[in-house]
Amino acid sequence: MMNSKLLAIVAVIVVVIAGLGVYAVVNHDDEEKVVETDRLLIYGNVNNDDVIDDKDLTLLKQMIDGDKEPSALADVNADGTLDDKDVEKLQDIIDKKAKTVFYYNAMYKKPYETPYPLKNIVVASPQPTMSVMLLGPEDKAAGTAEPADTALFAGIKADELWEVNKAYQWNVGVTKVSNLPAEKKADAVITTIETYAMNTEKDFEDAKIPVIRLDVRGTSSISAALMIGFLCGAEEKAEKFVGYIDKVQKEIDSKTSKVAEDKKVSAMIVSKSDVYGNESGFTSCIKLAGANLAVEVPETSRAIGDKEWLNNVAPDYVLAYTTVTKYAYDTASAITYWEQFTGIYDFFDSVPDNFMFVGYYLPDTLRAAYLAEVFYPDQFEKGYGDKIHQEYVDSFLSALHDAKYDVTKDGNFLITKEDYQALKA
Ligand SMILES: [Ca+2]
Ligand SMILES: [Ca+2]
Repeated sequence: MMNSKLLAIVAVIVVVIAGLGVYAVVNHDDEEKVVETDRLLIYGNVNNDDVIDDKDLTLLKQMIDGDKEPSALADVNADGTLDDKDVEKLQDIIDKKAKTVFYYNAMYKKPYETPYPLKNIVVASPQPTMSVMLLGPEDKAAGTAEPADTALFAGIKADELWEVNKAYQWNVGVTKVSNLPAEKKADAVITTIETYAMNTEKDFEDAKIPVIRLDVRGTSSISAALMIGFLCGAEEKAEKFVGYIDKVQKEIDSKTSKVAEDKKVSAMIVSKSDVYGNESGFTSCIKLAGANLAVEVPETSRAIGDKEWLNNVAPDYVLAYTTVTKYAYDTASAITYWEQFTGIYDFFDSVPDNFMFVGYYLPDTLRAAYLAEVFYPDQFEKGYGDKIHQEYVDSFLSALHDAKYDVTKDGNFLITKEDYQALKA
């Protein structure tokens, strides 16, 4: 899916370039495999790895000379052709002299220009974790749709949070952002690709404040982390984070690959009214944990409705994301949510026995660490999910680390039936 998205860009560039009679049409059999998955989707990252450096420059020159096929992110100035102007702009990016760069806008599926580097940003999304992690809790800005996960901002007074809770919702008002004090004047708003996010986008366009759309769902969050890191001058931290996630995922893969095919479990992921599909990005943690999807839903989600279409579906596990798994955790909401959800899913024989809440604010691979521990107890020691999660907290979430946050005691990031019963007792 991600591969085809980038290949589509390659196709567009090739068509444009072919139209100008500069290059031959790509022969797909011989195509250089530089585009495997989405990584740092900044135009100029010619080889689609995690950084922009001299390797990209070398490759770009080879493409211009016709020795290599153009890649998806080679058109640095996004004007539809590859020439010396791209080399010049790429050199400026490498030398940190560029004032703007083009990034891949995951919502509109084409290059968008943004000031570079971003000094102050407003993050208008319900997932503040990534920006907090990469930029620091008090730096830049952060916003959230729901009440902010206050534990992420430990040590900072609420009124110093740029009125995060009050002002920054899925739909940030342009007046609020324009009226920020001079030293915090935002040069962009970063948000997700959901259509209901930032329906005020036009107002921002008029005010010349770019709205940057990043895909933060599922495995695309790796790409989003690299992009926020690059755009905001936090490259090192972003690369460290991505390196950590890659390492953990490799460890999970090596263990789950030992599970025989007939021992693999199946799972599905739901909201109160829908079953989530592949397009939501929510199902990827199931696959990352080495399990199968109990039901194939290619679209974003499918309404449960009359439930008839689920008649022959027999999931080993039913998972739900809820915000009760946030760092500022409270038991009462966990119990309430649990009862609301399990009341809906009792039509499966195995549910709610095998129902679980899985961490909403966690990177996919961390969710997978928790799930894999439950799915395959022979392969993963008890407490594996918490162990990995604690490492992540201590390495990347400074406010929590400083507050000596203990993921085994201070929160609950995978809530099972046994957990529910213990909470209720
Ligand atoms: Ca590169
Ligand atoms: Ca160009």
